[in-house]
Amino acid sequence: MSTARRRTALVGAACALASTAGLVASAAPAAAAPSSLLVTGYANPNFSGGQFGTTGPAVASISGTLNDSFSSVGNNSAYGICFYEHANYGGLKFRIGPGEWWATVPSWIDDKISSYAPCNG
Ligand SMILES: [Ca+2]
Repeated sequence: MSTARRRTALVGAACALASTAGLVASAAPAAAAPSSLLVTGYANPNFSGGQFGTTGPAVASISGTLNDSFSSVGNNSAYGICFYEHANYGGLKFRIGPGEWWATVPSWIDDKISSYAPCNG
């Protein structure tokens, strides 16, 4: 949890810097940066390895090799996001708050996530 909070603080600082830069270079169009992804999962801890991300907040079935592979996750959305063990939001559920980035997911759901969606609890 403390790691996630530190990461959130770092993201917040980066956003503040980006906002400042945006004011300076306001003529440039907004680029499609990784931060345009609302939810991101990574095959390895510390946001490394294969990456799966979506510009929407929900995926009923994670496709390809990243299924059953997430070991770190990020949430750029304004919602709590729940990650589920099975496709179609079934099985074990792991929730992270708005703006939270977890450098590791709990061991009980590591390499098991198959879907995710906004949730309150
Ligand atoms: Ca799974």
